[in-house]
Amino acid sequence: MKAYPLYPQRRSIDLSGIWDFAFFKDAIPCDLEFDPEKIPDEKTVWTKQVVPGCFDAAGDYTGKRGVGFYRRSVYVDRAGRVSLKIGAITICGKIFWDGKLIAFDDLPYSGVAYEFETTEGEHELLIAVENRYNTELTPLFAPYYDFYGFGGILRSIVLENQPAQKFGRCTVTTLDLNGKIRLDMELSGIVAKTDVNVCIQPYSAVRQAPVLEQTVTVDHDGVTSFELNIPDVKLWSVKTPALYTVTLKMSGDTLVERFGVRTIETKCGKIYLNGEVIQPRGYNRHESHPEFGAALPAALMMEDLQILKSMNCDFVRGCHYPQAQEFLDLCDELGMLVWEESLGWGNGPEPLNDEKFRRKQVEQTALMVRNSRNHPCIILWGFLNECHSALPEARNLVAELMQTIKAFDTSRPATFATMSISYGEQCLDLVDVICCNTYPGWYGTELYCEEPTALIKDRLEEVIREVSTDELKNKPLIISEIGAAALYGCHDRMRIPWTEEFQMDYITEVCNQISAHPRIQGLALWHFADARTFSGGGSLNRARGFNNKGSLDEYRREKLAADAVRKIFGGKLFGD
Ligand code: ADA
Repeated sequence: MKAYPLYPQRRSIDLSGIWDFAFFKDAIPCDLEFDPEKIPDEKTVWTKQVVPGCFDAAGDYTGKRGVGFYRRSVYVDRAGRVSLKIGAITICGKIFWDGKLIAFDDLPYSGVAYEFETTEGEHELLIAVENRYNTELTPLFAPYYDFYGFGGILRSIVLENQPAQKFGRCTVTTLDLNGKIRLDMELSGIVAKTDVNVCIQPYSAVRQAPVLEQTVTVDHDGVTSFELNIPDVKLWSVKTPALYTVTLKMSGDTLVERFGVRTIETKCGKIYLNGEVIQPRGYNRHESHPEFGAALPAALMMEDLQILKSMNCDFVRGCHYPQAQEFLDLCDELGMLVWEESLGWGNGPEPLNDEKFRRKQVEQTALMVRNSRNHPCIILWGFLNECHSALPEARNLVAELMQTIKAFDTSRPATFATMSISYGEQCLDLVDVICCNTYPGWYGTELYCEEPTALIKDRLEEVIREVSTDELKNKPLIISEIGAAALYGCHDRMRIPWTEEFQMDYITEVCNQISAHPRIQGLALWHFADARTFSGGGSLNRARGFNNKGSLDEYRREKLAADAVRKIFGGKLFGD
């Protein structure tokens, strides 16, 4: 599945397929400082892996940590500049072209692109993927994160030739609901006055007649901005996810971007899509499956979205990392609201005070916004899930990441999910939407709590009190995580924790309380489907090595809670 943007005039080689693969555990130090001429060497035994894929999710290398070498030859039919576009690598990877280092990708889950010059003919592409945690090497992914750090080339990978005079991205911003949009078109290699043809068409799987065509003349590199009015515009919304394409054509290059016309804003404690109040309801979702690891095929993404729709959800929080562009394209088409966030999890004083961690957070967050900005489905940007936001050092980084996002995009709200409300939270004045993760009636009930679900009411009321001060009352409140674990198929008439009955009762009570409290304007339950997590000692707290709070199990089989949610979400959930 090819995700937007498209550059149809460029020669593009799809590198997905069967690659040579060799796995090394101890031979290579974790810092990846090796000479690819020597390792692998002639004694190396090569096997095969499929790309995209995770080498450690299933098959011969299940659960193994080390360096996986992916190798294949690539035939380039014309010398010149090329761009290697990789949807995502985890945990990090070094990329070699004919044995020469092209790039070190240390932004797990991020879509990256590397440009270089090459000659005509056959070349060797080698990607060394490291899946051992090493926070000095890759500070963004630490072993304590509550989701499995898979190793592999997770998403699409293509090699694309680069014309001398070329387009970068073209971001489209809705200026008003009558169809007024702004285009910020990036160009490079412009040497003389160049005409760019701009054509806007309603998007559909079959060709639609243009609704607007125009020529814009440019004479410089960089960003050229201009405004257009789409006649009889159809707005993007959950119920009618109308999309448009803009095709930009000049001599030597063409760019097709897809977008929707819609506004998203927050005021007086509410969230507005196209000027109307929305109250998003849905789930946190990990890109995770026992067979595919974090490299989900498009058909599975589609299935997840169809299940969510069948459960009357209109909202997905893509926890806790940048999403596959293919998934976001599907959300655009199906009308699913999305919170996209950069990679982080429970980061405390050490990373928060680490300069490299700070730099990489800024880099990946900026890249996320740049990559995903045209998706109308994204209504909220996020970062640093549950960082220790009671610490002053968290405040500095939260402020910096808010600025990073706003420097690229002021058209959407931004936030982080906090676990610190009523525990010294310091950062809520900085965000646009208050997002609270809380597990009353689950964590902390070990010491003879007879009726855990009775704690939900008090805790939600406490959260509401904390965020209803004069300073915070105008920021919408979303409960961004709440839930309880159940083992699929585990039933007991006593309805105790870990049973499907308890989980259903828990979620039903959460929804009852949300209905009673109009201050709450959105809900992302924790979580959609069970997902693999700690494999070592940490799994003592995570039966089977999975985070079992899914309303579905890891194979998307529904637990009792799923149907309860389907019924509740199909009716009136929010209090006003
Ligand atoms: C946190 C965290 C989630 C998950 C959850 C849980 O709030 O953000 O990723 O770990 O707790 O299951 O405990």
